[in-house]
Order: sequence, then structure tokens, then C-alpha cells
Amino acid sequence: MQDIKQALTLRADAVEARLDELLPLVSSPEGEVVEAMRYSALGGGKRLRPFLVMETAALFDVEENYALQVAAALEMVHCYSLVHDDLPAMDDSDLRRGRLTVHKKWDDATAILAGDGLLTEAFGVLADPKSHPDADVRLKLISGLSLAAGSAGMVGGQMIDLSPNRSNLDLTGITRLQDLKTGALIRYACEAGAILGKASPEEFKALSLYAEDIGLAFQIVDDLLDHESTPEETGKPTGVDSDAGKATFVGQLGLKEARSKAEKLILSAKSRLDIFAGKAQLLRDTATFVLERRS
Ligand code: GRG
Repeated sequence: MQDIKQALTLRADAVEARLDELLPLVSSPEGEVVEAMRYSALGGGKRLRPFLVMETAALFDVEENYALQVAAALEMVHCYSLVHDDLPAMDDSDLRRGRLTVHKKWDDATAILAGDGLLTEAFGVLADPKSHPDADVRLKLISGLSLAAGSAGMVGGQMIDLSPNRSNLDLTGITRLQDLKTGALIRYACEAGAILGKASPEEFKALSLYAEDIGLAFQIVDDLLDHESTPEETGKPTGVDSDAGKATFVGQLGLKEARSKAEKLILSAKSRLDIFAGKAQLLRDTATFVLERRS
């Protein structure tokens, strides 16, 4: 676990520096929204999605500089989703990554605009040749992120999560909801590495399936942490989903079975990487990290 934590920190520092460059402060009147964007994007988070982009790209010896640009774009979309998710109209949360949420530090309008800014500019970051010199690769990266973040992905999952029928979902329904809401961006992270690396269809599929397994395990662990962890550990309120009466993996399966399901998914995720042999060891360790994380 030590190696993976070190690797995560190393990659997180690089992503932080790239985000800092991509979101320069401006002194004009609109600078307030940039400050809110920076507040959301800098200084926190596990940076798991950027890490997956960079590690999957590394399987194909992609130049790190390109992977970093794509990783930063994806993290911008992730941060936008957190800012909007925390708003009173959605999860109504005061705490994120151990700090006040953007709408608490500023106000709802600024939080909406900061999220909009991050989402919109992420596509510009991908369109920049710094993400890859080959325009066809950049186009694939852009359309992939659009699909993963839009109504067929994260936004669709969030819609289901907010719908009045949410509390009645069965296991299949919860799995689909989470596959869209959380899984789509995690899958994109791994597919982006494959796109950058011009992977073969077989390699692309293997990474996509790996991502599906860890994405679902990630969400099950999130439900477990919601039950078993404290706000001090997670940096956000806990007990929220169960208190809101939402159907969750833990609610459906119980703590023991939910953990066992997550463990099986992690084993399966690791087996998806067989075609990459020893080169994928850090990605196998990432799967273990997803299972054992405490925040
Ligand atoms: C507003 C369109 C829209 C979507 C919001 C991702 C999301 C959808 C909401 C986040 C709510 C939530 C707590 C989901 C559970 C899993 C999850 C995505 C947690 C946050 O991601 P982490 O743990 O966060 O990777 P850090 O802070 O480490 O980046």
C-alpha cells in the first residue's frame, strides 16, 4: 500500500501543478469565479481519476505531459460535479474535502458558475494540442468525455439519484445508477489512457472492464464509508445516504455482503489486467487501494 500511496501523491502533485497553470487568477471583476474554480480544483482530493489516466497511459509509454493534460481536464469535470452536487438543490452539503463547500464559502450563484466554468473549460483543455499532437486522438478524448459526463453518463446518473423513485431502486437499479453517476468518469479515465496510447481493441476492452469493476467497488466502498466512517476521516458528512432513505448497496446487501461484493469486484478488476502482465502492477495496487481507502 505504501508504494501506491506514494505514487498517488506524486501524480496528485503533478496534477495540482497543471491545474494551477490551467486556471490562472485574473484581477478583473470576473476574477471571483476563477477564485471559486481554483478553490474547488486545487488543494484536495485523492486525484484517483487523474491517476488512472496517467497509469493507463503509462502502459503504452505515452508521454507524461500529454497524460497530465488529459488528467487535469478530467479532474476539472469531476470538481465541477462535486461543486454542483453540494448545492442546496442537490445534496445540500456544507463540507467537501474537509473544507467549506463552494456555495458556503461564496454563494449558490458563484458555485453554479464555478462548476459551469470548470466543465466548459475542461473541453478546451482537451482540445489543446498539449493533450496530444494527433487531432484524431484529441477528438476521441473530447467525445469520450462528453459521453461520460453527459446524460448518458454522470448527469444521467445524478438525475436518477435525485428522482422521487430513488428510494425504491432494487440492486439492478442501484448498480445502473452508480455505473452512470460514478462509474462513467472512472471508465473514461482508463479509456482515455487507452485512447492516448492508441490501444488495440483488446487492450481498450480490458481497461474498460477493469474500470467498470473498480468503479462499482469504489461506490460500494463509498456506501460502506457512509456507514462506518467519520466526517473527520472522509472530509465530508457521513450517514447522509442512509439518513435520506436512499437505497444503497449496504442497505440492500448488508455490510458483510457489500464488502464481500467489493472484494470480488477487486479480484475481477485485477484479472482484467492479465494481458498487460507486470507492467500493470500499479493498476492492480490501485484496485486494492480502492477497496481499502478510508476517505
Ligand atoms: C452534479 C452532474 C452532477 C453530478 C454529481 C459525482 C457526483 C455526481 C456526485 C458526488 C457525490 C458522491 C459523494 C458520490 C459518491 C462517489 C463519489 C463520486 C465521491 C467523490 O469522489 P472522490 O471520493 O472525491 O474521488 P475526491 O474528493 O477524492 O476527489
